[in-house]
Amino acid sequence: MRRIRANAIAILTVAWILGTFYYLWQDNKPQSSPSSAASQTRGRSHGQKVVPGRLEIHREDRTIPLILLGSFDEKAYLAGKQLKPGEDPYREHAFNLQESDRLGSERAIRDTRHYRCASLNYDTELPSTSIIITFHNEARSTLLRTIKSVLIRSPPSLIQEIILIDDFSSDPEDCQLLAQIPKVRCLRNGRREGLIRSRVRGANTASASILTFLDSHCEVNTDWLQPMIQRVKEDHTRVVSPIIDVISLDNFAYLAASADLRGGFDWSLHFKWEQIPIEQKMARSDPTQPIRTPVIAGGIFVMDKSWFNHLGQYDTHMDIWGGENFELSFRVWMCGGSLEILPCSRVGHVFRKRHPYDFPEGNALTYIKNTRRAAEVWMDEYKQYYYSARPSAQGKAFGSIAERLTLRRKLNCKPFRWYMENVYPELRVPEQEAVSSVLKQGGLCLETRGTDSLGLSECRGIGANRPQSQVRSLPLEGGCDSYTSKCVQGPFCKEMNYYFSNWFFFFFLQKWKPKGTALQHMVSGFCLDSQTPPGPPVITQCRPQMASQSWEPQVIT
Ligand code: UD2
Ligand code: MN
Repeated sequence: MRRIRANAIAILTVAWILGTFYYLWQDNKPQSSPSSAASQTRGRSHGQKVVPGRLEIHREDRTIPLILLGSFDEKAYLAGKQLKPGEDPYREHAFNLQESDRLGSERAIRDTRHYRCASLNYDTELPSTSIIITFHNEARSTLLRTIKSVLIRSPPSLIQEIILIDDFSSDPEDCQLLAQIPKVRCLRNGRREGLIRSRVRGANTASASILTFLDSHCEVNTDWLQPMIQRVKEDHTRVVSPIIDVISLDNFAYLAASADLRGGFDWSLHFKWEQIPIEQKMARSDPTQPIRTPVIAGGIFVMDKSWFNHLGQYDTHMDIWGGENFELSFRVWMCGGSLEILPCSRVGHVFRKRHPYDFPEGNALTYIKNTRRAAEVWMDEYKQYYYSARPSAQGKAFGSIAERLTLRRKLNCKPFRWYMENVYPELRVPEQEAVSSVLKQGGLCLETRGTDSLGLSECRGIGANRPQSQVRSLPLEGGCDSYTSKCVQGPFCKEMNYYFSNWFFFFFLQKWKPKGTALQHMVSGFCLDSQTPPGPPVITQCRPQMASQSWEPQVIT
């Protein structure tokens, strides 16, 4: 009998111990997504009450009070602006507002990183950052979700502050009310400035040593910040971006973006995502490694504040939207920094098909002004490809670029050719035919005369009004005039034409290549010479220092 009782006590003790262990294990079991809806409800069923106005973090199945939302009344804020019955949910923001409002201010999203990212370690002591978010008439639900995702999914010690720049939205309260949330500051522009000047304003008041820029309709994902701050801490000249996941503009589903993409562009300065070049892809054994990128998309990146200032912030003569990402990207690469995308950092963004806001000067003119400024300051002779790809840019106003040229000189930045050769060799240079430039010496332009000769005369005309007779040129591949098929007068010219009178050889004979500032005729090895005293161009022995052999391509604008 005693034995039976002793056994029962032992069994009960073991059961109690096992039960306790099971309970603790359940409580500590990691969730597939730390912020998942499941974990929220389970957290609450443990008896913790959800206090209104309190933001909570759901980590390891426990609801940990993180930050008081202060006096901020989230419900009232969201209710203050709602879609009216019968209203088109896409009209105001170019995304489905109804769906965004329905989601509320925080939600679970899938951790879209490669699984190996989760086991990476970051320094325990990382510098904190100022988050800068500029917006113009953003929907309240998307803006609040952006802010709350930052507060929920970042280590609190890394968030120094969240600076909102309200770019003259119709309702000042959209921003002002949010400043009741601790760490959130609100600055309002007294007039519409555009995202470029707004970001500079935000950066100028930032108190942290690292700047983090976000669009106003994002959701940051698990551990998004640490990888970026770590890379910038290790080398302050790095400018880093996350992989930008897609938040559907229709149903707000959070979709993983491909991890094999980088930023690229075409000659009209149109941004595009493109596959990482195959050799780089083959060489990537570790999917957590950074991806070098020629340009960044522009909205979401982390940059050391002193490096941002040293490099000249942004070109503040750019208006509203567009082009600033090229200007920044060229400048970072050409002036001693680098750009990378970090696959272990993920941020969702609502990509839209149209701008939901107006451009005071018109969308097209603004984009042209901004990209023209980027091309004129940074692209050197390559800007001619920009003008050929975007002929409508010719002759359009873009303001003074003197300050930015001085900046470029002061920073001693590399030429665009270096960028082309070292950062973006995959960008193909267009064929000569597509180029609209003339060959110039002093104030004179090379021109065709009659049917088979060339001369030098005053440069005339702009854009499409350029006289057909003016000779087109390419600075890179030479080619004096294969376009009009005119021949340079000289000892070899007529003779060679006589022997190779068919078109193929004629074209071949007209091939030229640059030799310093001179143009060398590929077959003869001689150089194009305007003669001294000036006369009809001829080809003579190359003497690189001679002014009469010096030609510059002049883009017709
Ligand atoms: C992309 C970038 C964006 C910017 C732009 C080129 C991403 C995810 N987004 O366009 O950040 O680099 O390319 O310029 O890479 N805004 C203002 N004032 C204005 C206009 C816009 O504050 O006058 C705000 C707007 O509310 C938003 C941000 O600027 O928060 C970017 O504008 P967008 O979302 O319309 O640009 P997006 O994502 O098409
Ligand atoms: Mn955006």
